[in-house]
Amino acid sequence: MTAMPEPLLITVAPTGAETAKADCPQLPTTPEELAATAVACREAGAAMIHIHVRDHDHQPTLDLPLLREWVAAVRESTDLVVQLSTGGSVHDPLDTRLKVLDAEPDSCSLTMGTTNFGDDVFMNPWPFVCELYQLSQERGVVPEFELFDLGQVHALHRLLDTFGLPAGGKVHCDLVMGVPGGMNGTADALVASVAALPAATTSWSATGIGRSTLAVMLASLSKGGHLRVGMEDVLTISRGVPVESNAQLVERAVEVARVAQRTPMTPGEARTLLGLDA
Ligand code: KMH
Ligand code: ZN
Repeated sequence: MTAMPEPLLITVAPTGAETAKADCPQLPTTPEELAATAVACREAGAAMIHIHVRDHDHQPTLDLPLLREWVAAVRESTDLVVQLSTGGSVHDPLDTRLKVLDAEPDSCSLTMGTTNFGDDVFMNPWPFVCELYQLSQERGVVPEFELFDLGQVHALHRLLDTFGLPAGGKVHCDLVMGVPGGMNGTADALVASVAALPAATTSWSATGIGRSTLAVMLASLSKGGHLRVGMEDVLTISRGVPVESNAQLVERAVEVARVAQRTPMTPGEARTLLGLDA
């Protein structure tokens, strides 16, 4: 008898910090647009949302009252697991990024090292990684370890060896692949990264930026991983065809997963997976 395939965690990353509203009017950049996106993505099969907040001019911000407003907008409209980005934009200072936890999300992203990010540098010095991790442990916020390259996978071993397990006792990783400056968005890179994950890892997802999105999705499903999708990571549904909505990307992930006999998990199941019901 073969084991039942594990239910699939789908995380939607609907906004990001890199795309301008003027270039992509369908990008959710207000609390109202985020709430509508959250509802549509929940209906389509997402269980967690990775949030980057925009200000009233649609610019990326880590302003605490706005973070709280966006978190509330999602919580009032859905039961999605709420993850706030602590990565922000490449321009956000480290001390401001630490304050993201004051908005009391369920989960926070935690990138395991500094990465060249296109023409910019996404700064994550080791002392900052340690401080953010310890803060997440103190506050009971479950981190999602963002891994942009293989070296960051090894940095995660060091972090867990030094400071122990996250709040909730589970270790959830997300391979962010295909960023110019990070690892390639290929099946080979995914297999190498998964093989190097710490033994304490309890779940992992993957996302491929831009044109690597489908290759990474298929590789993740075939290795038993979970998926992150959304307009933070990809803006075309096929070559030259703009994404209409985040829900469209979730629907495509559900359809591909159906072929792999993976059924989307509910937010309640995601809470168990992530240690949020501990
Ligand atoms: N916007 C990138 C510089 C995260 O959310 O933690 C960082 C990022 C990672 O998106
Ligand atoms: Zn992000």
